[in-house]
This record gives sequence, C-alpha cells and structure tokens, in this order.
Amino acid sequence: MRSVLIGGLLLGLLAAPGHAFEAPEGQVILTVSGNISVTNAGDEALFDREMLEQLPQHTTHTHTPWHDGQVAFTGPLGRDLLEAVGAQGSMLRVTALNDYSASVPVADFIEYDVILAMTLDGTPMQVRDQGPLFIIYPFDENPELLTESVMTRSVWQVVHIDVFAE
Ligand SMILES: Nc1nc2c(c(=O)[nH]1)N[C@H]1C(S)=C(S)[C@@H](COP(=O)(O)O)O[C@H]1N2
Ligand SMILES: [Mo]
Repeated sequence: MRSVLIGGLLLGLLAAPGHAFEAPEGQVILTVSGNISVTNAGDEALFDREMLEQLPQHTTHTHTPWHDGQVAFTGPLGRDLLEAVGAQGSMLRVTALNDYSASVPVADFIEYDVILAMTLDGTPMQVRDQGPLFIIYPFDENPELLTESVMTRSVWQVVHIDVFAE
C-alpha cells in the first residue's frame, strides 16, 4: 500500500508539465527524447534502473515467440512511462543496443498493457538475455497481437525511445 502511494505521488510529480525531475544516480539504461515536457538532461529524460523501478510495476504472464513456455515479465507500463515524461505524440521510435529500431504507435500502449519488461521470471534481464529492457505485449491475453508487425515492435535491448507526431 505504501509503495503504491509513493509510486502515485512520484508519477504526479514527474507528470507536472514543463518540469525537470531528478537526474539519474546510477547507470543510464533508457533515454526518452522528442515531444516530452518532463526532462532531466537538456531536452531528454534519462532513467536509471531504480527510477524505472519507482514507476508502478506490472507483471505479464505470457508465451512469446522468443521464450520456452509461459513466462512472467515485470516492468513499468508503457503508458505510465509516457505519462511520466509528459509525452505528446502518436508514434515512438524505439531503438535497441544493436541499432535495430522500430516504429511503435502510442495507441498500442493505450489499448494494451504493454510493458517495458525489466525482469523475466523475477530475474533482471541482462543484455545477453535480451535485456535490460524488452517491450512485451500481452500476447496470451490478446492473441490478435501475434502478428509480424507486432513482433517487429517487440524490441529487446531497448535503449532509446523518441516521441513524435506522425
Ligand atoms: N533489439 C532487437 N529487437 C528486435 C529485433 C532485433 O533485431 N533487435 N528484431 C525484430 C523483428 S523484425 C522481429 S520479427 C522480432 C523477432 O525477431 P526474430 O525473428 O529474430 O526472433 O523481434 C524484433 N525485435
Ligand atoms: Mo521481423
């Protein structure tokens, strides 16, 4: 209960438009840029692991094309991350460590509980396990998501999200 309250408070503070929020103390694992109103480094929002853990956490139990059996992923909801940075836009350019990138409609994050997964079956995903961040759609709950286009949006080793209007 206490952590829920603190999470809600934090989100409220972060979401105040045109405001800066605290800079990361740890290693930066995610940079959000583009059309955002809440920043902590120039016009970008940088996150370390702890900052992402302070957002409300959501767990998705699902099969994926990349894992054996049903697995559990935990991390912040995409829509909560977008709210935290005051994102205004319809599209995301999501870029991975290996320079792979994909366009992801913001609508996906509104319609579905898409998460920025940080743990797999409770264990933090390392780069070698497609971590530290993996965009996970709730495939089991929404089998219509099992399409080639949604699979291309299932970016692993995510390092950068750019918000823009199409
Ligand atoms: N980081 C990263 N994520 C990625 C990719 C990639 O090359 N790198 N490939 C994408 C594509 S095009 C698809 S279809 C799915 C599945 O890729 P796979 O066929 O290599 O398993 O992952 C997506 N996510
Ligand atoms: Mo693909």
